[in-house]
Amino acid sequence: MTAEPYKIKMVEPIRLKSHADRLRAIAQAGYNTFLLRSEDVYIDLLTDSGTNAMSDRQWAGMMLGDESYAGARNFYHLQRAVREVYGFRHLVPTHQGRAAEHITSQLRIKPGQFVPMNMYFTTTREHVERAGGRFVDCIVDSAHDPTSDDPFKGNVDIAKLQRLADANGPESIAYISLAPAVNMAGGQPMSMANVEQVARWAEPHGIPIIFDATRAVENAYLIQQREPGYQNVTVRTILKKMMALGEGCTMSSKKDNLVNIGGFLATDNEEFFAAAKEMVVVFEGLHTYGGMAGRDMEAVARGIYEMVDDAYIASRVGQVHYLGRQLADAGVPIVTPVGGHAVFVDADRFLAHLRPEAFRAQSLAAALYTDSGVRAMERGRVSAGRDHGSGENRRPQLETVRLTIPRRVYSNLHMDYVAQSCIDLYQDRKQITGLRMVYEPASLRFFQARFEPR
Ligand code: PLI
Repeated sequence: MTAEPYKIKMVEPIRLKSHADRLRAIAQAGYNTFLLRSEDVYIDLLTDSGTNAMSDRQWAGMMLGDESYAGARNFYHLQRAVREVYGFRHLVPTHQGRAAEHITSQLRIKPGQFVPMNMYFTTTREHVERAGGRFVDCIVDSAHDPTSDDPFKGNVDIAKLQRLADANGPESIAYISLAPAVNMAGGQPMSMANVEQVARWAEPHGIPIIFDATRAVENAYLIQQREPGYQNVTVRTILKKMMALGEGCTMSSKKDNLVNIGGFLATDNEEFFAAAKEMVVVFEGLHTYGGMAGRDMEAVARGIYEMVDDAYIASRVGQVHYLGRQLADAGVPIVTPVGGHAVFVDADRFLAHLRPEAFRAQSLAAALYTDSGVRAMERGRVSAGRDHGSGENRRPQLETVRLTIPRRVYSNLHMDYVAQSCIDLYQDRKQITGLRMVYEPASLRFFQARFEPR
């Protein structure tokens, strides 16, 4: 057994508010955990995005920010880190991941084209659709089954890709978007064998692969743990081998890269790079900072080297599994196997006494906060939103609450508290009565929607 490969030298106090205060806070927030104030939260598992604790080396790097408008030295440090660790030659910094998605979608999708993915992510699909593209879910069926024990639920089903190409012609496919450690499926990994298979399928059709590399390191670690032949290969080597199968990536640095803000687009495609550089100056900033301060680029550059340290990533994913094991052992229904960044509670089984129209996952997230001050996130039908064409509510098969673990932030005692809170709530689940949506934004509704108790 080993403990965390770091020690703590700065702390931020947190406080558990009273039950009455929590009841008031969640009502004021319209029963949407996104609308809570963080000071009303005890343990914040809303997201692992931008919530990381940076290292002393990263903070030291922040003091070395070169805030020149053009050609800051930190840009070149970041470019070197991306080249060495991800393997892509060209870098376009952006303020965060969705900005890289915006640029990629606008430049690479002709209206009417398809973008097959291994399960949607909210912002990714939004940008594909805003560019006139059509998202197609090509993930293996097991990903939609919370109880399947498939170790690689993030894999692409090649038959689904083939059917899309047969029906519409391969030229109708703009690119294949591959998200390692698929967020909405539960942080589920793709196997290296599967990525290789997708690349072999795509190449003769001339269809590029563009990764959403947001959590590719967590995926690389799960390959090392689960895929035969990789036990003795470093996470850094696995990551680079996987990225070499694509033409580029979009990245939300707020996850794997261990920072609080940032992102980038990286590619080996010269034409794409030239066009992206033209576009980034319109929407983000000059192509050597793209919406980031010099100090932030330095923190990302340093985070990139830290994230591929095998001891770090084993500890990070190990903590997620530590929480998952406690819930599973107590019979709380969760999505299995546990993935890389979060434990996903299966709200359909947890709140089987409620009708699906009562927003089981939204209700569970609100109840968990009220009960224990733990903030989680709905990842189910509210997040899935409506079909842009028909206006109908989408009906994802997974109705989950995500307990998302920030990197290097909480101890396992915090995880014990979260586990006990979920277990207690599970015993008392019949007291949860469901919600009704009373305000619904037109896009990405989960961020700002409001609800009332039924
Ligand atoms: O939040 P951004 O704009 O830096 O990144 C968008 C984004 C892209 N891809 C994936 C797989 C994500 O998970 C992602 C953001 N995720 C958030 C905010 C989350 O809470 O999961």
